[in-house]
Amino acid sequence: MQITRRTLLAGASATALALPMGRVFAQKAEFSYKYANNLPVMHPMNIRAKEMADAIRAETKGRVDIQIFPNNQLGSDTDMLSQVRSGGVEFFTLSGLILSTLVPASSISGIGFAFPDYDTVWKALDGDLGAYVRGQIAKSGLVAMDKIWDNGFRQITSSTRPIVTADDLKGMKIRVPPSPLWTSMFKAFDAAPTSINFSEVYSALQTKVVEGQENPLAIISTAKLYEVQKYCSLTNHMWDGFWFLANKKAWERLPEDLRVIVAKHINAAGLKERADVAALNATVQKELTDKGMIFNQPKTDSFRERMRKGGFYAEWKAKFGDEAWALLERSTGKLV
Ligand code: X2X
Repeated sequence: MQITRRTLLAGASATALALPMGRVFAQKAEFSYKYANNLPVMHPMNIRAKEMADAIRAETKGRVDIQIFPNNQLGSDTDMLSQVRSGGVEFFTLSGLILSTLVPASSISGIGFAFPDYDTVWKALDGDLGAYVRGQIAKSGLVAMDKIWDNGFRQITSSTRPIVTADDLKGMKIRVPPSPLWTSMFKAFDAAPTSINFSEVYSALQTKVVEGQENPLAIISTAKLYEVQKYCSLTNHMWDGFWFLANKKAWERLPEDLRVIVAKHINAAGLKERADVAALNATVQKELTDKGMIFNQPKTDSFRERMRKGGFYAEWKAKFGDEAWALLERSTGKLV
């Protein structure tokens, strides 16, 4: 038989039917946990999470079974945050900026133009700054795994105009995720930011409730935002990552030996996801151009200037406090 992509896929789905995910092991799992997230199934987060769940099932001999609910299937980020707090879901990945509605310190990694590159990001988040934030998260009844997953450096898209300097953002109706830091930053640019959960972003752009939004290229591609946006300005205005969170009681219910296995695979999947996202963000521009997006590379001086003059850095330094700010600046250099 000649093996084509078609027969391969047919074979794969037949196997999937015979052995539904998670039912490969004869006995019922001792720990059946749910992991919810807001990203499309084709995003590296979900691809690596599936491998991770398979590896956990295999190494625990079926005792731990993690079912993945991608793409806001269980609700918006705001809904899923309540669910992981109550134990309705056991695991959830959330941007540190959105988590700041519960744990104020966790948005510090999203300060505008703080990180020049990925090396600086991982040095800080795998180092003292990350440890500090995880310590704060622990006080809230959630547990954060050691390795933060990548979302990426964020870029601004719009259906109306390219953003070349900060002036172009003036009055722009732009969607930002629900987080005080995001709103504050786009107010500093004189834009008109509206907080909208990611679950509503595509339709908000399609119906022109807002003109623009900002996200890393990997999301603009996998969530098909290029269908409803024309311009993409490579502002790299902030870095964003997802803390892999566990409900504390559910986490502690796992015996120590299982906890070690589960954490090992979650953190390993996170490192792979980081590499995938960086690769996607570096290569997907061509695909998006072919789909009709128009890119430009703005100079970022006017944006930084606006934030400095408007008191953005001073205001957030005061909110986070000297200890946290010093940890941030240890990696990034002086910001204020
Ligand atoms: O809501 C967004 O824009 C997203 C998908 O980037 C986050 O989860 C912060």
